[in-house]
Amino acid sequence: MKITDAKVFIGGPKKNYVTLKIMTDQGIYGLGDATLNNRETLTAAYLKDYLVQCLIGKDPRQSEDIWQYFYRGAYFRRGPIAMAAFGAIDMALWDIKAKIAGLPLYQLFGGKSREGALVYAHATGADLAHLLDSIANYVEQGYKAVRVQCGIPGMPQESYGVSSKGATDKDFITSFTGSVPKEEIWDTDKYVRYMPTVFERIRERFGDDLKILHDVHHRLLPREAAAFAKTIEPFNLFWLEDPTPAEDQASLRLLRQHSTIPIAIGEVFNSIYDCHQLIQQELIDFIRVAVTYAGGITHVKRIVDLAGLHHVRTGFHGAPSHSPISMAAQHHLNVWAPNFGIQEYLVLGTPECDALFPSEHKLEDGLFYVSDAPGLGVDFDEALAGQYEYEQGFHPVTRLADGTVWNY
Ligand code: CS2
Ligand code: MG
Repeated sequence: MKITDAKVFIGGPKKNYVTLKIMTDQGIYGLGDATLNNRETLTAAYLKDYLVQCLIGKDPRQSEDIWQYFYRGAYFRRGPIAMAAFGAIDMALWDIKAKIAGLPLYQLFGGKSREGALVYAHATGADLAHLLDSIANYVEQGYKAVRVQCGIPGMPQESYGVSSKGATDKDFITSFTGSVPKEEIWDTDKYVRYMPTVFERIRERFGDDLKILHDVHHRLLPREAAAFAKTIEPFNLFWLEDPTPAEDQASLRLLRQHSTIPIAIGEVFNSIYDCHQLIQQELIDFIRVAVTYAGGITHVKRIVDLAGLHHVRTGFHGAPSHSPISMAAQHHLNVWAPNFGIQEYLVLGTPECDALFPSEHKLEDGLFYVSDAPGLGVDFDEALAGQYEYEQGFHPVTRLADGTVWNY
C-alpha cells in the first residue's frame, strides 16, 4: 500500500481550519487537522512546502516510522508549527489504519473503558448575573461540568474568556479577527478579590454536584496563585487551569504546598518533553495537551500513558480552534484512556460545520459518544471547503493598567 497524494485545505465556517487529506493507491484516504489558532497559514505551508512531497510512495500503515522520520528528520525539533503538521499526518495515518481494519479507531488502542466521556462547556458572563444565566443554560441541556469565566467589576469587560454584555456564549471565541491584535487590560488584585464571590454564588445556586472549572490563563505569579488557590478551596473546583505561566514549572511546588486544588496545565505544550517533569513530580492533576499541537495520536498516547503512572488524568484542550477531525481523534482516545478525566468541548455544531465535516458522533446529557464508523468517523466535503476564505486573526495582547505587557 502506498501514499499517492496529499492535499491541504484552509478554511471553514468562522474558523480557518487546516485540513490534510492523504490519499492511497487503494482508494482509502485519511484526514488530519493541522489548525494552529491564528497562525494557520504556517502549518499549511509547512505541510505543503516540505512534508507532503516526502509522504508520496510511503506505506501509510507505517505510522510510527513516518512519525519518527519527520520528528527526527526535521533536526530543529518540536515547536507548535512542526508538531501540528506532524500531528495532522499522524491523525490521517491512524484514520487510514483503522479504515483498513474496518474498525472505529478506539478499537486499535484497546477498546472502550467507558461508553460516554464527560465533557465541559464554556459558560461566560460580562457580569455575575449573565454568567449564572449562561451556566443555567448548560445545566438545562444536561451538562455536568462547566468552565466559568466572569467579568470583574472595575475591569474592562473584555478580559480572557468573557463575552460582552448581551453576547451569546459562542461570540467571544470568534472575536479574534483583524490585522493587529486587540488589547485587553488586566488587574490581578480586582480578579483575586472578586472571583471567590463568584464561585460562592455558583455553589449556592447550582449545588455541590455541578463540576466547576476555571481558567486563569497564565495570569498569576506563583505566590498569587498559591494564595488564590487556598482561598477558593472551599468551593471544591474540578480544576484550576493555567494558574501561572508554565515556563517556570518548579514554581508550581509552591502552589502544591499551600493547596490541594486540582491543577490542569498543558494546552500550549507540544511535546512530552514539555510536561514529563510536571507529570513525574506529580505537580499537576490533569494534562491539557491536544492531538493537534502535540504531534498527533502517536505522541499524545505516550503522554497519556506516562500520565497514567502518576495519577494524572487527561483533560484535552478542545477550544473551537480544533476542527471536528482532531476532536474526533481526542474523543477516540477519551473512550479508551484508563486515566481519562474530562474533555473540553464547545459545540461547533452549526449546520455549516456539520456539512463540511459530516459524522455520526454525538453529545448526549453532557457525555460524548463516538460512532462505530471505521477510522476517525469524520468525513470532509472538499467541494464545500472551496467556499471558505482565509481570514486573518490574532490572539489579544494583555496589558496591566500602567501599560506593562502581561500574559494573555
Ligand atoms: C483556552 C483557549 O480553551 C481554553 O482553555 O485557554 O481557548 C485558548 O485561549 C485558545 O485555544 C488560544 O488559541
Ligand atoms: Mg485554557
